[in-house]
Amino acid sequence: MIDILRLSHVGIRVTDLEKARYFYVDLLGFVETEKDGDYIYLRGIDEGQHHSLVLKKADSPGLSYIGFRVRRAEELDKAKEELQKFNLKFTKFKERGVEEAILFETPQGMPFLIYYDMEYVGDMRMKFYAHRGVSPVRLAHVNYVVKDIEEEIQFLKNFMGYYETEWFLGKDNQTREVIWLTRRGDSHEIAIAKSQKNVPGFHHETYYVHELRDVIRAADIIASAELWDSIERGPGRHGATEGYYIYLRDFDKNRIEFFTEDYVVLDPDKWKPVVWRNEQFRYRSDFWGRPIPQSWLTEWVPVEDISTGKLKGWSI
Ligand code: DHY
Repeated sequence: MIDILRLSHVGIRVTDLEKARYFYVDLLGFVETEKDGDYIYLRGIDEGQHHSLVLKKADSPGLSYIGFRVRRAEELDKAKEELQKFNLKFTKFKERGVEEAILFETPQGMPFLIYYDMEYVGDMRMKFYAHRGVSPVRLAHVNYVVKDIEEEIQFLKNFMGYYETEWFLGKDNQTREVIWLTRRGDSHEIAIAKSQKNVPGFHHETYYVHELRDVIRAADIIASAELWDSIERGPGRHGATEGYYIYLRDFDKNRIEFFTEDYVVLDPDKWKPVVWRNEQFRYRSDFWGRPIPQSWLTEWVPVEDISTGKLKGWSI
């Protein structure tokens, strides 16, 4: 197993960098670290690393990769050996602020990046004058879909040291259909849902905000910019993980969630995963029993193949 410190960043594809900048920086209030050619590097107010959200100009939406930080530099060498054992495709990689990283594909084909050191620019935590929009605090979790959820989870547990906090059971009340996992210790850093498609997909990334008012503010901001269709789901409260939420779609239909007031696993050795049975369907996704829009249930974006940079499969 390699010692992963935490989920650290995501790279997403947008077709118009200026429009994306308007959405993420001007409206939502992400801190812009830097724009460099075809990339814009963003972070939340508590994040001192160079970036946690990379917007890359591309011809269609999708996910480039999900980044994780390892606890110490030696873990990267260990990772190369282990990836070979798992028979997984990997390659050396560099990005702005990160000199040495490994890009690899999980057993279900998700592009993951691991690294130890990223340029540190300092957080904006108590620079209250600079907090704007929704005040995104930090990247909280990612949510993706794969065909064989159990194979993927075994890998996240055995290679990356994640553990389950909750799951949903399917109609048979045996098969697991959605699973939440953590390593850092908050309700989840990764959620994975089962899909029928042969290729994986990226559902959303989520930023933690400090309070419910910030979740509501997201709706107020988007509505006052007359982008009503961008508000896809919520505000609401999840059954699983307990958090208050809102989901937005950007101009390319990439999805982002703002989320607050989930729990922290204080004693991982005592934790018993919360199992949601199928008959709890009404309130396990939305605790208030509000219906989930069809688009949220059926739409996601494709992910890049690490060898070609091309998207796997289809596009929405
Ligand atoms: C759920 C989805 C999330 C999350 C927590 C819980 C459950 C659901 O809506 O089905 O994205 O962060």
